[in-house]
Amino acid sequence: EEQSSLLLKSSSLFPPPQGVKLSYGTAGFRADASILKSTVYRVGILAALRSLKTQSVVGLMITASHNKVTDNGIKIVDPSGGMLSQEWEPFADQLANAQTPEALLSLITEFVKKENIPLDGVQSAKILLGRDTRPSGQSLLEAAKQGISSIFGAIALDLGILTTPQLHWMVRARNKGLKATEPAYFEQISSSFRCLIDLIPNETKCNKTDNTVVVDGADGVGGDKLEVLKNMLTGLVMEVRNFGKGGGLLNDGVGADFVQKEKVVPRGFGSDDVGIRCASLDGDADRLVYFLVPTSGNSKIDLVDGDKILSLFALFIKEQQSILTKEGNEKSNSNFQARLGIVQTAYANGASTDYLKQLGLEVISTPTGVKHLHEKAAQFDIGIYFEANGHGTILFSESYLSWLEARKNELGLVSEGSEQQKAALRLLSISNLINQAVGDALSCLLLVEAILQHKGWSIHKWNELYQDLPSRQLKVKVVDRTAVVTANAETLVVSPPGIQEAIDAETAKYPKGRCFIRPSGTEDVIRVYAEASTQEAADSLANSVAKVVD
Ligand code: NG1
Ligand code: ZN
Repeated sequence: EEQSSLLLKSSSLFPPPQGVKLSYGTAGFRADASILKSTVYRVGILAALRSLKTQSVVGLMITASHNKVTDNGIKIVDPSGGMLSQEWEPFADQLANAQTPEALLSLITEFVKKENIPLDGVQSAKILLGRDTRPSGQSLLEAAKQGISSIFGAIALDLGILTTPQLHWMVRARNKGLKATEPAYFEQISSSFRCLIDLIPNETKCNKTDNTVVVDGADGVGGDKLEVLKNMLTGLVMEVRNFGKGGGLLNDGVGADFVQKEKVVPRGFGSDDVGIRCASLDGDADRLVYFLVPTSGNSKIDLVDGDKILSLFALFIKEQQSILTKEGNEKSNSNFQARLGIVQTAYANGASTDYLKQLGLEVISTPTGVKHLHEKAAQFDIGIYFEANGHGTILFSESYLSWLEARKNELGLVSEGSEQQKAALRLLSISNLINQAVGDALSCLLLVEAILQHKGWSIHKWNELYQDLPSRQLKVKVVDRTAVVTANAETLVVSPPGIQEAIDAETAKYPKGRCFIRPSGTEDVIRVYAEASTQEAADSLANSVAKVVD
């Protein structure tokens, strides 16, 4: 009773925006920040319920990633550190769209009953809050706190400005009983980076590849965090541009999304940077791409995207795995057939998929959105997933990690300092460096840098692993994007009827043609992706399919 009146009272302070239908899309709720207060308040309630239900700490991140600075968004981090369980998404939608305090209350009451959530005030809930650098973040955070405190027993812990992956990391660490502070995060990734550098073979050490990287921080939180992290690193010189505190406008002509989609240099980069290894983060630092500034006369950058980061990681891990399992002199009864798997989406460049398969790797494809990729990757002993846009990570199974640890110790007894032991140590260091909760631009950046140094490779050499097929992405504004329904990891349109046939007919006209459409989960558009043997052909295929959709 008291709980009900508390909810009625607080929710009356947060009326929902009129005439908008909100949906918990690919990455939580996103919209213009001015209409989000009520949504954020309600997601605060939802997070408290999630924490009560799971009897674990959950997270709430306020960010709109690469979207423009006036947008914002909110998503829940599940106790594992991953995305909110998909089973709860429909309830999130209902909550966000409830029109009156009474309607909201009855939804909550019904859901609490159905899910058997202990709302007795005896059980407590804990929610970690983080936000990016958007100016709207602070007041939205207050709304989230109000939502949380309108559930009895729920406590909000404000962690201030964080990257999205930092918050995911902290939620995961908290629930494992580990230290979950920002210094602990920096310490873990910088020390595991140091281990990888220390394990570089002497041959490549003499090779002395240039160890400088210049990073575009998207004028967001990632740049600020790199400014801290870079001082903790040895063996890497990092220059950060467009860091949030520099005063530039977030995601405006900067950042990984801009660089990947437009294929041009971000603000603050120019002809002085020709030949230098450059990287770009997105607004909340969960995406990373590399690029090369074009020589004069050419306006397009050489993009080294998520697929190529994935390929570099896959190659390196496969090499370490084969060193480790090579028949040695010493006997080991522990033969662990570790399954290494690669997860991509339909947006992965076809050339990357061919390359990975040619390495002998198992490659699977899922629908867009980290939640889908992560889930699949978690089914392998080592699962590497990436979206072409630069979001991805490497997951290690618990059983594989225990085996690695034991193997490292065993090798330490019989062949301390052997190549096999080093391979085991490298794989263990990677598992500590790379974020196990979600894709993390900071940890991926350090892993790329460590691998390039290990191999003595320049960014050119890395870029030449394979050559991207020309591709084109377009978006088409439509009245109702939900009218497009897809299947087969988004590669087939099942409704409206006739569309897939039209796409097939267009695609058949182009050598190496591949094309698909899908409704965006974060914007009100249909996305068109096309690939073909030349850029003109890819452009033309995308354009003609866009007309079919329009
Ligand atoms: P949507 O808008 O559903 O295509 C975009 C990205 C996703 C993912 C989410 C979350 C593309 C084509 N899509 O989703 O990969 O990153 O945003 O930020 O890049
Ligand atoms: Zn992001």
